[in-house]
Amino acid sequence: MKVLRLWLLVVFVAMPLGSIAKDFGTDFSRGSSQMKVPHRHNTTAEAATRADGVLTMTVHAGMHGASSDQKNGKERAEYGVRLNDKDVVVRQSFRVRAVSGFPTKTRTMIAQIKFSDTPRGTGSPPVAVYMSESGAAKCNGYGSGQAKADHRRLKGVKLDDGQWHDVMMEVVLSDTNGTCRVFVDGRKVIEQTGLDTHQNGKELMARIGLYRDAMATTQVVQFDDWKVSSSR
Ligand SMILES: [Ca+2]
Repeated sequence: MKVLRLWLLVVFVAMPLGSIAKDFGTDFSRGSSQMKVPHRHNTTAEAATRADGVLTMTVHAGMHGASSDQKNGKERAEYGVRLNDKDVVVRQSFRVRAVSGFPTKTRTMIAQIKFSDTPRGTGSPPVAVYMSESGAAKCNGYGSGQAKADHRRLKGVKLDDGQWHDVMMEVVLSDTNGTCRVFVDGRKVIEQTGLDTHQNGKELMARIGLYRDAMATTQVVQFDDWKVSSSR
C-alpha cells in the first residue's frame, strides 16, 4: 500500500511537468515529441522537412497558420517548445541559414519567445529575431513609457547572406526588472534592461520558424542545433 501511494505521488507530480521542457535540444537528426506547432492550423506539416540533420522551412503565400492570419495579412509555419509558465530566465539558441526568398524588406520573423493568449496590447513578443532587413531584432517592454518596441536593423550583421549563423536570444521575464538580449555569431547585437517584459499570458513558448507579413515570395530557411532552456 505504501509503495502504491508512493507511485501515485510520483505519477501525480510528474504528469503536469511531463509536457514542459526546461532543457531542450535537438540537432534535427531525428524528430522530437517536444516540438509543437504553436498555432491552430498545421501549416508546419507542409512547410517543414528534415533531412541530413537539418530542418528546412519553406513558407509560401497563403500559409495562414493562425485563424486571424488571413484578416491580418500574416503567414507562418513555426515550431515551439513549451516552457514552465512560471519560469523567469529563458534562453534559445539555434543556427540559421537563408536559402532563398531573401533579401526583402517585408518583415519576416524567424524566432521569438512569447506567451500565448496575452492581454490586449502585449501580444508582441518580449524578444524576437528577424531575417528581413538583412537581420533585425526586437526587445519589447510593456510598462508605461516602454510601449515603443526597440526594433532595429542589426549593424554589421548579414543574416540573409546564405551562410550559417549562430543566434542566441535571452529574456528575463519580470514586471519591473526584465532584460532582453540577442547575440549573433557570438556578438551582442541588442540589449535592453529594466523593462517590464512580462506579458501575463497563458502558455510560455520558445519558437522558431517563419512568421511574416504576407508576400508572394516563397521563403526557404534552414535551422539546426536548436536549444531551449528556462529556469526560475
Ligand atoms: Ca544537425
